[in-house]
Amino acid sequence: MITESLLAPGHRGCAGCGPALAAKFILEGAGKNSIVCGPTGCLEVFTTPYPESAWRVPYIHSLFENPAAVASGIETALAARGKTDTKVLVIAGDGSTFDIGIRSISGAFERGHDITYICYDNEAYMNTGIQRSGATPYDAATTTSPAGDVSYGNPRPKKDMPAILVAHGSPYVATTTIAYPKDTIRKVKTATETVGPAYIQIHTPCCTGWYFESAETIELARLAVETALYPIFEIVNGEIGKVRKIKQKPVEEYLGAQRRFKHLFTMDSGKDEIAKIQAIADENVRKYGLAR
Ligand SMILES: Cc1ncc(C[n+]2csc(CCOP(=O)(O)OP(=O)(O)O)c2C)c(N)n1
Ligand SMILES: [Mg+2]
Repeated sequence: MITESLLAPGHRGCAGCGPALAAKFILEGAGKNSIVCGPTGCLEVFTTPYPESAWRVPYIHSLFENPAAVASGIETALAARGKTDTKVLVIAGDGSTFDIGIRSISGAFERGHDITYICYDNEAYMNTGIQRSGATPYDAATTTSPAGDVSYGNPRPKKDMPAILVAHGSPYVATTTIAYPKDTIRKVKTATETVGPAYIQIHTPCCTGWYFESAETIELARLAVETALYPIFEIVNGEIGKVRKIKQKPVEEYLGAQRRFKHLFTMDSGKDEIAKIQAIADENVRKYGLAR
């Protein structure tokens, strides 16, 4: 039970907002002696409307493209003052992480800063109106990848961001989801206690951008894991460690619960597309050894 959250209530997130829950769990895992750096995005916008702030730890707003560079500077300044016990975190959206801020992440991880970079992954640029990002899954409809007569939605598979950070030599890379708060809290604690640059990616459903009822956020997050479309794993020093085993459900259960995939159930060739998405899930089961 989280009794005294380091994220104050009364912020302006949507009812049922996945990222708001993620922030609460992240702060529980990181603890009070933390400094958070956040780029532009929904979480920053709804928690820091000037002159208010929902953060009960120091929070610094960076540009969309450079939170990892700002966190690097904070970590270096703290180290120069001998304050190595303060945790330095980035909490950034997928648009910032997968696309626009990727080179500042690459630089920070290459330099080996002792930071924890956390991506809350709602699978599109939500704050500016649901545009596709490198994290948008295959065939999801967004405002820049609309489904229609000549399109099934997003034509590209989701970018494998954890693998990119493993390739940088990160000692700790993990995925998690708001459906499993204990898992999230434990992984954030592990990441912040790991020396060197750690990366966590948290699946955070967005009822506004994926078009589902706000009471179903947790259920959708759980279905993403149970269908193997969002594998939950840890990669420690380059080796796959603990994974969340599943009794796999068909992908239709997850896709059918959100309007961003509705076209797959109404278009003539939607069945073939769903089969391709099932193949993505099956490959995740094989690759990460998810079968129970
Ligand atoms: C360099 C730059 N490009 C574009 C923008 C406009 N912008 C602000 S927030 C945002 C979307 C953020 O997407 P994401 O990082 O996924 O966070 P989310 O809003 O989905 O939580 C964009 C495109 C910006 N602020 N700076
Ligand atoms: Mg996003």
